[in-house]
Order: sequence, then C-alpha cells, then structure tokens
Amino acid sequence: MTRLDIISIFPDYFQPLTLSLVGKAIGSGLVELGVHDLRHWTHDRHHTVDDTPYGGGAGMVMKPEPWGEALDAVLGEDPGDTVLVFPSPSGERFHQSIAQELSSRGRLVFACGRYEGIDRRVIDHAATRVEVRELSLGDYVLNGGEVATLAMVEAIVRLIPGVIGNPESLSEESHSEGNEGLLEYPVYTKPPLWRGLEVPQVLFSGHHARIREWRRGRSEELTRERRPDLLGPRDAQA
Ligand code: JDK
Repeated sequence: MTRLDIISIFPDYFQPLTLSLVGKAIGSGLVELGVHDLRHWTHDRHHTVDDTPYGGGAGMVMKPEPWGEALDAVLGEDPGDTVLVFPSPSGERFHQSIAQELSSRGRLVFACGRYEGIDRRVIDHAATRVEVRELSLGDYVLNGGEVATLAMVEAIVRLIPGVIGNPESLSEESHSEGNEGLLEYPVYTKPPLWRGLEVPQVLFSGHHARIREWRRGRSEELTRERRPDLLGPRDAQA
C-alpha cells in the first residue's frame, strides 16, 4: 500500500486522479490518496496564504506559517519512509528513474506552491525532518506545482506493482531500462490499408527476428533524429 498526500490551495485540480489508472489503483486498495486544502491551516478571516517578498520584486510569496502547520499535520509523528516532494521550476529534473525510485516508497507527500513559490525556510525546515526532493517537470514555467504533481503522480503510480495489468509492457517503453534508452518504435493495428497508408510489410511476415531488427532500427533512427542527447556522446554525432 502506497500512501499519497497532496497539499494545495486548489484541491479541485486533483479530481482527475479519481478517474482512470490512479483511480483504479485507489479502488483496488494499492494506493491511498489524501488531498488537503492549505487554507485549512490559516487562522485569519481571509485565509491568507501569501505575502509580499522580502527584498522586493514582483509577485507574492507563500507564507511559512500555514505550510508549517500543514506539513506537521500531514507528515504526522513518524514520517519514516516518507518523501516530501516540492515541485519547482528550479528543482532537479524529474525523469523515469526518479519515478521508479519514488514508486517503491511507502509514502509520498506533494506540496504544491503558487505565486512566486514558498518561503525557503519551509523547505529547509522540512528537510530536517524528512527526505525532501525539489523536482522540476521540465524547463518551462507553470503557474504552480499542481500540474507538475498530476504528471508525477501518474508517472509514479503506474509503476507500482499490480497497477498495470501487463508488467512486460513497462520494461519495453521509452525511458525505462529495458529499452536501452531509445525512443519507442512506431506501432500499427488494423486495417492494413488506411487512407492510402500501408502498414510496413515486415510486420505481417511472422518473422520475429526480422520484426525485432526492424523495430530496433526504427527506434535508433527516431532517437538520432529527435533525441540525439539520449545516445552516447559518440553516437550523438549524426
Ligand atoms: C511550483 C509557484 C510559479 C512562477 C519565478 C523566476 C525563472 C521562474 C514560480 N517544471 C515546473 N515548472 N514550473 C513549476 C512550478 C512553478 C511554480 C511552483 C512549480 C510554485 N510556481 C512560479 C514564476 C517563478 N521564476 C526565475 C523561473 C517561480 C515546475
């Protein structure tokens, strides 16, 4: 059983998690999900979570007090096997091996910031109590941590044993160890001729070794064209 908690000022963002794969994982008891509204841990009439930045500059910063109380409550007394994730545009880049690693943890807490981010002391203080990862979804700026959390949760949950019916399909896909770091080959299904476009003949041959070679060749070609960075420093010279 994996426990996921998400803290956000927009808990409604996480409604989609009750659908599809993550929803099924919850339904089948493999995953337990808690979504928490940060404003629950405010005490003023306006449920204030932001304030002006020390040192000046544009925008607002999330106040430390609500975050401190929220994390105390959600982490609880014994945050033993917990990883606390702060999505951030200046975090370490999230990738498949981090998803793999996080999928084996007992408990994950996602802290979603907004505005220009969270007062730094919240993260520094939390790091004295639990393992903290600041993670970036990619090199672009989102409006907050919610969308990054949705993507990371989906990438992590599908790797939890039992969540995906056929675990073989996991080891073949791009960015997993089994695919030798290449992009996936193109896939086809019926009909054999569609809008004048044919399915490559080799796929009808029943010749498994030739099919495997063809797929490998397509994977290498695609990787060279689109993601030469995935090839070794030598192969990358196209
Ligand atoms: C968490 C708040 C928004 C907006 C300022 C100035 C250059 C931007 C934070 N991969 C990824 N992208 N974006 C996020 C992410 C954004 C977040 C929060 C995650 C909380 N925001 C925001 C503008 C700035 N900053 C220097 C980069 C910072 C994750």
